[in-house]
Amino acid sequence: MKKLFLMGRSEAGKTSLTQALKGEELHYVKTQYTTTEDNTIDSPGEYAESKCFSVGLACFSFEADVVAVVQAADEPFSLFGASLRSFILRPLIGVITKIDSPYANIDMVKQWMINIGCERVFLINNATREGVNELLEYLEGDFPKLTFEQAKFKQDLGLNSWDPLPEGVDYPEHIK
Ligand SMILES: Nc1nc2c(ncn2[C@@H]2O[C@H](COP(=O)(O)OP(=O)(O)OP(=O)(O)O)[C@@H](O)[C@H]2O)c(=O)[nH]1
Ligand SMILES: [Mg+2]
Repeated sequence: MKKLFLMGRSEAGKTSLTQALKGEELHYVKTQYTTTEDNTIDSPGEYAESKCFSVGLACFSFEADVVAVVQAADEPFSLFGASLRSFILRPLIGVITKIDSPYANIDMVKQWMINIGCERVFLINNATREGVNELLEYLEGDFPKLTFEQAKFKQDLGLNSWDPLPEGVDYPEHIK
């Protein structure tokens, strides 16, 4: 299973998402710190809300296989901009939580996520687990492990390390 890193403002529903992914009932726990032992790396929303701490998010992201921007469907503005893509060197996805909120504006939040550069957007209600299976399906399995030489080869082709090689292109024999 791919290791997922969650970032987003406080109350976005990151910890609830970790509970929904594990099939647990929601129980409120304020996130005070970040640990990487679990399959999901949860972060306190304050990291995303403060210029001083936000650089920490880049550091945590390097421990993960996939990075998720988590935004509730009823958030009034986005904390993230397209420049995010320059320091998140992992596949970036968006998770919209609280799709059940009476103030939800899913289309707007989805557009923010597309603007940030999220390659997939998942719609989730943590309370009913609606949409959770789609995310679990995406997280199933691992990305193939690359050697340093293979990663450099992909970089020379202008590819991200997680992008598939184009059709008809293969690693040279000596780095296979
Ligand atoms: N209705 C509804 N409520 C949700 C949903 N997801 C989370 N909540 C509620 O929103 C509140 C905040 O959720 P958390 O998961 O603690 O938020 P967080 O992003 O971890 O917040 P920090 O730990 O402060 O960064 C809790 O009371 C949750 O029960 C959802 O999909 N729908
Ligand atoms: Mg939390």
